[in-house]
This record gives sequence, structure tokens and C-alpha cells, in this order.
Amino acid sequence: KKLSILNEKVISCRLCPRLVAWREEILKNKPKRFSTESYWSKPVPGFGDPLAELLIVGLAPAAHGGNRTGRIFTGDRSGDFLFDALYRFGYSSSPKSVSRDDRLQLKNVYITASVRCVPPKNKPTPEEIVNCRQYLIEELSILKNLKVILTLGRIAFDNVLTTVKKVAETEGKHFAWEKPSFIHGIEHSLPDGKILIGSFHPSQQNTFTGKLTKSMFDSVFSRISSLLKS
Ligand code: DU
Ligand code: SF4
Repeated sequence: KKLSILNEKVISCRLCPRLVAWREEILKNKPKRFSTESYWSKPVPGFGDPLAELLIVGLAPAAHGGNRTGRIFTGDRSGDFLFDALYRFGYSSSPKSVSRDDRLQLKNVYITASVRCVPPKNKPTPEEIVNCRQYLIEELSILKNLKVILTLGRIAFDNVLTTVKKVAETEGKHFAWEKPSFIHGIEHSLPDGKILIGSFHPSQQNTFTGKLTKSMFDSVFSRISSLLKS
């Protein structure tokens, strides 16, 4: 319930003028295979199991992926790579996420992004990341069972660290920490006991070049499975 209220708020957000304008540009340049499709063309909310122990944080929706379908990591190659792994590890009812009404269900995982609107060149500005942080803060507070946060890419990793630090500060907890630097497979214990894991992002750029292989990604999910079991 709280999540659906939050998601309604996200969907109507227009805080970042550059991104509101960019989605209009995208509509003018649909690729042929989607030329007759009507695009979601709004902020893309998080999706998944409200009781999740695992939160996955990506970068931002893709122009012809999440921005088209309205579901995060859905309708593009990054999403295909992610949902295939989620299915094989028992988190998704289907290996392929197609659209908001394909009836796919996630179990024990919730997926969100650092920035919920598609940015030009997949590169949000620091200001846009700050604008969108409030929604991640709300998700972190609503998802009561979280034990592990998997971030995809450096931006998501840094954003979660900064977000957790800001939340702690607003609660009057001050702690000095050496900010861990991002490498694939990094595992870092957060002050509240959650475990933060960093993976390379499953973008085509990484998966087609072999920077992130299926077996590297599987290792990350194997590790998460054993963390959640213990
Ligand atoms: O209507 P709802 O049960 O709150 O679900 C909204 C949305 O979230 C639905 O499209 C499926 C997804 N979802 C899920 O993937 N896993 C769950 O355990 C519950 C909901
Ligand atoms: Fe709002 Fe986030 Fe979209 Fe900016 S990126 S307009 S803060 S939903």
C-alpha cells in the first residue's frame, strides 16, 4: 500500500526539467520496431515484492526499455540479462520481463533505480541524482525486510552509500567511514547491518564486450543467496 502511494508520486514527478524534455525528444525518434507503440514516457517506479530481502538498484530507465514499457529493466538488453539471472536464481516467475501487464512476479526482490527518468546518453547529472534520492530513501524505509542491496554500476553504488549516510545523519547518527571504492563484487557492511554489494552494470556495453559475463553475474547472485540463507 505504502509502495503504491509512493509509486504514484514518482510517476507524476517532474522535478528534473532536462529529463521531462528529453522524453519528448525520444518520442520523436522511436526505432522502427517500436514505431507504432505508445511509450510510457513518464518516471518509472520501482517494482517487486514488498517483503523483499534483496533490493537491486540500477542507474536509470533506458529510452526504449523502461521508458517505453513503464517497468524498470523491462524491454531492453540490460533487463533481459538481469531477469534471466533473477529467474534462474528463483527470484522471478519468468526469465523475460515484457510489460507492465505480463503478470510477472518477483519474489524476495524489489528493483529500483537511482534516477527514475531516462537521461540523455544514460548519464544523469549530479543534481538529478540528488532530486531522485528522496524516493530511494522512502523505498529503504518502506521495505522493512531488506538484508542485501545489490547495486548495478558505480553510480548506483556511490548513490546508495551517500543515501545511507544522509539518512543516518538526519537520524542524528554521525559516523566516520572510509568510503569504499567501487570494484566488481565488492561487499560492504552498512552501519544498519545491511550488506551492500557492487556489480558491474549489465548494460550491453559490458555484456557484449565480456566485461560482465553471465558467470560473473551468477557469482554475485550465488553470494547473495548464501548471504540470505545465513
Ligand atoms: O497489485 P500488487 O500485488 O501490489 O502488485 C503490484 C505489482 O508488483 C504487480 O505488477 C506485481 C508486483 N509484485 C511482485 O512482483 N511480487 C510480489 O510479491 C508482489 C507484487
Ligand atoms: Fe522526478 Fe526522479 Fe524523474 Fe527527476 S529523475 S523528474 S526526481 S522521478
